[in-house]
Amino acid sequence: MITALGGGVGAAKFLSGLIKLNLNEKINIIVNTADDITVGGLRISPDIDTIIYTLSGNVNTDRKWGLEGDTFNCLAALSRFGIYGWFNLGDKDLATHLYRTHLRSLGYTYTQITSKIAKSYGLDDLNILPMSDTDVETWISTNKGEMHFQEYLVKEKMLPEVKSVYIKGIENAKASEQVIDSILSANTIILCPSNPIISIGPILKVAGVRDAIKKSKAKKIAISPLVGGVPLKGPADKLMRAEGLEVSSTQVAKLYQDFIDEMIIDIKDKSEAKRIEKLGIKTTILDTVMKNEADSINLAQKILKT
Ligand code: FO1
Repeated sequence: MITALGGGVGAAKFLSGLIKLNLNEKINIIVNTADDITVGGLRISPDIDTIIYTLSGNVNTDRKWGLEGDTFNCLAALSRFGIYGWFNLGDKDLATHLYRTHLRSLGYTYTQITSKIAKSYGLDDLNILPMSDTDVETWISTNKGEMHFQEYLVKEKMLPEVKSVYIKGIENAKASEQVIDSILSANTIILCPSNPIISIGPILKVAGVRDAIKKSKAKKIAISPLVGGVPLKGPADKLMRAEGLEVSSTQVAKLYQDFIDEMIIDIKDKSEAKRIEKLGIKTTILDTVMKNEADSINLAQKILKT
């Protein structure tokens, strides 16, 4: 049994390779939900949806989020009222948010809702688990005030200066039985190449998760999301600097040092291998850039063989 922890695009890319290995073992995916946002009364879960859309082959291929071939007529109609618009919600994508919000209002948990959405996208054999069934949201304190992470990322295009990052509601977040069970029964735990501050970080902050990982007998492997000391996409460097952290795979390894057995770093960062080994963490140097599905399959194959 393999249990992966991950967030958005980087995790989805890696996982699309992992599932193609057709291993005859269960794959659990614990997904970050601190990117979640309520827009126009609809609860949107970008990382959950990105993973479900990608792994079911429906994701918009050039954006890597949202649905292929989607249209934006409803968003255009909403712009008449002037309060929507910076967060591009496609017409087909809206169905997911309507369904999630509707089931939530009927008292279903995010775990139950995610399972229903995943099944409707044909992902029956994958166990896709939200990190928590409570609402959590990453917010960024910037020189332009406090804003939701999505506002910082999408509306403000990561331009404001980041002062600090905090997660609203994380103190009430509690790992579900399914999340804890998927960690304790795994023989391999993989931290996908996701942002250590706003994707992997929140999952590790959910009560019960980190302790379960430490207790787990699994082999624990983390894939650095940095290549040549920078993220391929997204604000990991900006957020790590704002947290007073060095932007390096060594620093990422230090964030997971209390539980990981092995760190996968990119060939461009091979000079860091010695520093990470000195932390007592086995370090494997691979080409971690996934330009296509073949690269993702190749990376997953190499990591599981190590
Ligand atoms: N990313 C953008 O850059 N622009 C958008 O307008 C946008 C809308 C959006 C809607 C639904 C959804 O599930 C994801 C969306 N994303 C958009 C991606 C999202 O902001 C990030 O990719 C993830 O949150 C990062 O992990």
